[in-house]
Amino acid sequence: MCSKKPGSISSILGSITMGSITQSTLPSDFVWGFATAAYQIEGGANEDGRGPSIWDTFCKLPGKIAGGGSGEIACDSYHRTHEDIALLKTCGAQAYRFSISWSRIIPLGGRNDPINEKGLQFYLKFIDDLHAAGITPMVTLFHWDLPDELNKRYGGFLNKEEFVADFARYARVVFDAFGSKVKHWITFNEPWCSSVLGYNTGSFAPGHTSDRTKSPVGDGSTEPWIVGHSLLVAHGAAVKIYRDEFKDQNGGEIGITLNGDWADPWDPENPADVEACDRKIEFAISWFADPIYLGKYPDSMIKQLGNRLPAWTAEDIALVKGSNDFYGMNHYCANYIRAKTGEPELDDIAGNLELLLEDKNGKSVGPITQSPWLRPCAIGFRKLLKWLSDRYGYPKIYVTENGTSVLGENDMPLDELLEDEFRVQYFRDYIGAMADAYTLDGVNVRAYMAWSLMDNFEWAEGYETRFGVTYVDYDHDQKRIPKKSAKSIGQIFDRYIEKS
Ligand code: GBH
Repeated sequence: MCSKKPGSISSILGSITMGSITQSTLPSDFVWGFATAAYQIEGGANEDGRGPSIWDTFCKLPGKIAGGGSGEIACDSYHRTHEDIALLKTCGAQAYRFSISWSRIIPLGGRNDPINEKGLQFYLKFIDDLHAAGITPMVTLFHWDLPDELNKRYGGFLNKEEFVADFARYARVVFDAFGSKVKHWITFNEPWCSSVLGYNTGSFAPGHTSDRTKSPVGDGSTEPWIVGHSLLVAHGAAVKIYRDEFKDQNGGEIGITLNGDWADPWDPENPADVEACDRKIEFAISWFADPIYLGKYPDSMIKQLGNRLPAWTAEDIALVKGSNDFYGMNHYCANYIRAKTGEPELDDIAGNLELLLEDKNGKSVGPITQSPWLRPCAIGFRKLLKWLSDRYGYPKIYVTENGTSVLGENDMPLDELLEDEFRVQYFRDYIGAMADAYTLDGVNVRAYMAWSLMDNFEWAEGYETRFGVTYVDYDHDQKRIPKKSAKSIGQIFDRYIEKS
């Protein structure tokens, strides 16, 4: 028999079985809006002194990006902030989560490198304009676009001392410039992606992997764990700076955003599959969340990775433990998990298990989308909210991303594309599941940012996969046309949020 300890998937599988309950609500001060990231929307890559990031460099390598695209122009938001704000207003958004391009602020990135005043001015005006439109900014310091020079200079995240010192200085510059106007800060977006996709599979910049057909450099058995450790310490260092030097006068809050999807057993009758589900979530989420909330790496990771997982010094763990004012949650879908038998491979990053889209009986986890990894399963959102709350003591949770692509969307005639009922249904189901988690499970979820305000540069998938509630016409001046989903999110929240 498998154990039913609280905070394990076995306890949740038994307790949460119902779908959306119409009586569920969200609190009257609940905040919702949309999210984007700098490299995915800004363009203006060579303008006003911006330096290149590792993504500018990675996109130039043949075969790395579907369709050969890059973020050089993207949605051209660098020149169209007024259009983006108008969109947010049309949708009725209360908040906007966007990220800052480090190499716009400090083109070379390092702690002794010059600051680019024009970069600061761009964001300062944008933040002022958001406030003037009544929209609350939520700012991510780092959404994957490391200044390229820091990668060349000392190997970026692989060099903890240098990276932490440079990130700390960048964070201080940003807090100093915008701290009086921004009350919600996110240090890192999805450190799992920077570590695993950047240093194990090599599918994201800087493309390190053990696979020599894909990259001349990289060791996927050691580098991801070193990178993850550096990111955690850099997060802790930035939080300390914020709390020591800015929080008192500005009264804001700061946290990290972690990605993680729900895990259901491939065979619920097999205890090994049920156990593997917890391990899957631990390798994806607890890798970062356990040090922050519990002061150590998960036992399952220590057991599998041994001394490839860096050891905590007293000084570093003191920075990291207790460093979240809120938990930033990016969530998209669920997977079926099947335990592997035998010893894990050296480059295994998932916990010796398979991620599958169908269960033992061939049942799909959800409908097919344009993204091979994404099949919607809204009840999994409610279950993961509960799993996280049980494990980490019911922290305040901000959902910082949630959304979907639509199968074949890029090839649809425009009128069909704009009627994105599939995406509307996704938001209905997921927001409903979140309201159930709040109302029925006591989960302390307080904000929700849909991904994304508009179609944008979808990293290795280029422009072929669209996640926006707004269509962007890349052939005609990045013209923005709201889809059906743009207007529907406000209507959905209107049903759930209690009137004060
Ligand atoms: C978010 O990550 C990102 O924060 C955002 O920038 C992005 O646009 C959005 O998702 C939509 O993709 O290729 O099979 O190895 C979501 C978490 C984790 C989802 C990695 C895709 C790749 C799986 N991502 N995952 S695979």
